[in-house]
Amino acid sequence: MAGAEDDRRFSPNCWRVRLALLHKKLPWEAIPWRFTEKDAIAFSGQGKVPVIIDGERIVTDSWAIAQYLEETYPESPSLFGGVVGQGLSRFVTDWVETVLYPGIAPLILLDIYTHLHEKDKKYFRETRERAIGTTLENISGDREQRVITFRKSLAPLRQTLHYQPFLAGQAPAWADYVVFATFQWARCISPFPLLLADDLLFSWRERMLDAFDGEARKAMGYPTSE
Ligand SMILES: N[C@@H](CCC(=O)N[C@@H](CS)C(=O)NCC(=O)O)C(=O)O
Repeated sequence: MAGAEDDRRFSPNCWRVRLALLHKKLPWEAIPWRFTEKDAIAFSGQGKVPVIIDGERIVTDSWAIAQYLEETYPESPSLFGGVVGQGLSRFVTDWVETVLYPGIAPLILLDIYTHLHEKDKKYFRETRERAIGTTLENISGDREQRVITFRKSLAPLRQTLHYQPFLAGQAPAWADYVVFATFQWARCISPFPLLLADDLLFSWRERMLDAFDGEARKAMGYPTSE
């Protein structure tokens, strides 16, 4: 998912998959795609990214892709750490989708819009305003207030990071990627500071930005400093 520039890759669901591929040490080629280029992914039978093509296989949906990679490449480092870990990883994914993603979206929706390619802007505004029931300007207008409540909602993450350096334990795995991808989405497209520098989560995000030789930090986006 690219913005105005080909190198501005901001989709949170694609970042999940990119980090999963790095974790699995699998090589890939990423093809830039935009909201209105539905024809380019019609072969997948749906209209959203990520889509992966692995030989004869086409897999869509970030969670389905993670499971596919885990099953197909069992000799590569595990994303979940076994059956119990997979169950807990599903829980973290659902927490991201029901709490974290809806918490961040209103803070950055207008910034997403301004960073899109011209050909995507009308589609994005129409679909998102229909979904949120107000304008992009309205939803992002009170973000200085809204971010305070958002930061409080991150307490479960903060509490876990008191015990261990990563959400998955001593090293990052799917639970970290699915949470981090949501922060990376924001960083790639918005200068708005989501985290304060003295927050444990701020340091965790820095560790994640440095993972895999700084793959996420090297991506086009805004600095994480306040
Ligand atoms: N459940 C899917 C959601 C995929 C999704 O919503 N992708 C967004 C980008 S992050 C998209 O392609 N949106 C296209 C659109 O809204 O038209 C997953 O986890 O991959």
